[in-house]
Amino acid sequence: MAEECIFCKIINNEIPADFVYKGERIVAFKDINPQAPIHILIVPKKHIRSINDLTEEDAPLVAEMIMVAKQLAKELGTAERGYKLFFNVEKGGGQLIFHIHLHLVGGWK
Ligand code: DGP
Repeated sequence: MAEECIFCKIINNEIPADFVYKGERIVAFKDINPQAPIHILIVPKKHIRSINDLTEEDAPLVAEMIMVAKQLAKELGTAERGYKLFFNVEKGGGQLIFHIHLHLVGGWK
């Protein structure tokens, strides 16, 4: 856990979040500032700053994040309609929280 990391605090239940998934290595919760009817953040428990900081050993974790996103899209009813998955990377890429997370946005009519 990284001190002063909001997402580490959410993972450790120090601050609340609306969780939609809790697994051994990954959690997912609703974005506090949704950009779409469905906006979920898929977050590994391991504190990794951004995509730039991934190592080879993190590859299975990233694959699992995508599989969790796929499962959640289905459970939340947006799989057939379609959705977007994306990572913002560093400040210039729009990253605000420096604990890696995958955005799942969808649910449009
Ligand atoms: P990014 O720009 O990729 O770093 O996305 C960060 C997202 O995190 C942004 O859409 C808003 C969301 N967010 C920031 N703080 C909190 C929080 O305390 N709780 C929740 N649920 N989401 C947060």
